[in-house]
Amino acid sequence: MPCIIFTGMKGSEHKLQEIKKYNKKRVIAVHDISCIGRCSLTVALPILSAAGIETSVIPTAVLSTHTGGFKGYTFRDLTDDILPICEHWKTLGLPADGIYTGYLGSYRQLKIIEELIGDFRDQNTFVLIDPVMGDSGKLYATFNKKFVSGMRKLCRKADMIVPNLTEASMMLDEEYIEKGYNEEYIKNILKKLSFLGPRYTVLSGVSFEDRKNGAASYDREKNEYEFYFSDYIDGFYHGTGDVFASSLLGAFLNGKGLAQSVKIAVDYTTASINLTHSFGSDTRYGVDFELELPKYMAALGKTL
Ligand code: PXL
Repeated sequence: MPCIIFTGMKGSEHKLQEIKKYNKKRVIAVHDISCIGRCSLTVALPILSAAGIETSVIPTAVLSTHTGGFKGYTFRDLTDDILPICEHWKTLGLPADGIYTGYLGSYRQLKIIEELIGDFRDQNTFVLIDPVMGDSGKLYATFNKKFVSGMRKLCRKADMIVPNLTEASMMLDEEYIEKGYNEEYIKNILKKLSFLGPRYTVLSGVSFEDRKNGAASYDREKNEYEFYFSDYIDGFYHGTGDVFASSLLGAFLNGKGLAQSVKIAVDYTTASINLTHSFGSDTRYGVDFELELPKYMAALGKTL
């Protein structure tokens, strides 16, 4: 019996030491709340939580559903709430290890988000901008060309951007090429995107072969390109860009390097899509990412 108590104490002392060493992180996540159709904040929050990251949220808009597949959705623009939220937060003096922006609710928000980044960034804050604007060569319903040029400008403030090929071609003002491109083409896109400002550029939805899909990354400081692919799963899945960007940020803030973070995010997103496909779920409701969270946490080595 005493032996059992002794072992327990050793365990809890060990845990206390681990807790003291643990580098707790906070991220400010700036996305819409789509009340139905897992994307944006309803995806970013659980994934960042699983990555052990405290997440403070700034909702940019509240929609009854996302805009990609449902008719008659409501849209409440929260542009006028963002600065007052920031003003209050400034009185709290909380540091941010990361600022993560996604779907924005209005053109006016672009300028406000730039201010927010200026207010909450210090030398240790990592800024990830996901320039959420479109997919499959088309802009989402709420955006236009003026918004694209505003987003291009906002990307100057980022340490990392995570566009898909549609968003990349729009920001570069180039034709969208769906398939049949080669490695040189993608490297060229990555390099041109990096000239917008960020050190790290990650391009999602890249495919050189029919049954493969993945991501390409570029680290401008190291002048290094990486590619990582997984199996392509038939169908169009809503919210996967948000699953990918959130899991990428979670991995990166946990000290995984760029290539490793991309691998973890591609594997996690693909596993979630695979599960959705196996369940035969209605893909308008987003992907079944929840049951894959334990594997994501294991890939991050997340246990205390
Ligand atoms: O996942 C991208 C996204 C985010 N938020 C809203 C959207 C979409 C894509 O359609 O409509 C409101």
